[in-house]
Amino acid sequence: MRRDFPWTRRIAALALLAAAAAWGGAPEKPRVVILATGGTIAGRSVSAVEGTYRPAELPVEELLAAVPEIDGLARVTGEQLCQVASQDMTVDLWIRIARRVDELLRREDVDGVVITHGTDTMEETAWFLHLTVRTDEPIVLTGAMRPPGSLGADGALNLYNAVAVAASPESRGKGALLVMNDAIHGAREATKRHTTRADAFASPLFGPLGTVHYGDVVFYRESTRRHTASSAFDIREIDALPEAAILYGHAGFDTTLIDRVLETGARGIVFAGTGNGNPSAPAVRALARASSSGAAIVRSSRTGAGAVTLHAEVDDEALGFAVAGDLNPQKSRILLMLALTRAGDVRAIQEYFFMY
Ligand code: DAS
Repeated sequence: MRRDFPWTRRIAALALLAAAAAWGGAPEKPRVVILATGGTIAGRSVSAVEGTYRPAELPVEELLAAVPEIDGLARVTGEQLCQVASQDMTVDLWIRIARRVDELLRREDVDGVVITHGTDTMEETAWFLHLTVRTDEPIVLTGAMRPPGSLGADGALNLYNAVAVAASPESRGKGALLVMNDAIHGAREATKRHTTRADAFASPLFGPLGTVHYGDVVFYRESTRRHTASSAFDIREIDALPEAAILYGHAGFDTTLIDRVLETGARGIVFAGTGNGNPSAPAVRALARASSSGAAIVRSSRTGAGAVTLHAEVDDEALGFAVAGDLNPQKSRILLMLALTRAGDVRAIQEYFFMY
């Protein structure tokens, strides 16, 4: 039986069609590119309950296929940038990743980048990107503490949440971010604090920047230091980095290590001192000699939290040392290497540690 639409409904239908046409239809979803680099998130398990696995085996296509739900968040494409366990990351790989991120985020049709990465050095790659990619667009790193196929595997939800953060306009201008275990960490503070647990990542001093719960992104704060678009460093001008080494302080530290490190050609040393960044008295003397011979010396701390302060037990000014503030040793090394591309004087280097 043919049912004639009463004229009122025809007018309403026409009005809806006109509104949709004027509005241009539903807004397009953001475009997010996923750069895969390896790690546990791409690992292949031996069994669901053994914790034994081979990292960096699954290709990006399999990572995306395992989380079809991300298509509800963004228009996603994937690229395999490298395939390594992140303990094998190198400066050259950092530069390669940063250059690709920079290229992608300069494109009008890309709104954010997610990098799947091993967790061991994720904080280092994130910090390097935070300092060298001149963009306001979201750069989000994520990974997994348990491999696919393991009971309680966390990679799929971490990837889903990372795409949600990369697709969120709230993430713009916050620098490189790390999404793990429902937390959004800033690249400056995030660090891996546990060998195996799903909540291995923390931001010890100030906590995460926000949370992401099944794709629901909420930010509570942001960093006040310079980064990304406001950074003095630009990956387009960086082809290599001068080497800086990290020496770990402890009772009875062997000061000959300082001379041996400098014989390798390192131009700087980050000393992970005890407590408030304290080297032993013999180590202070050896580091002062290294400083006077032109090496850049930065005092950091092995404690894992808190800022190393100037002139507490060490006369930094007289000895030619800089302090790392609250940057951990591995991040201090990265900032020192970048600073050495622009400055040699320890006081100028100290300013970088006050600004970033
Ligand atoms: N070895 C670890 C790495 O690739 C595995 C991981 O946790 O991602 O960093």
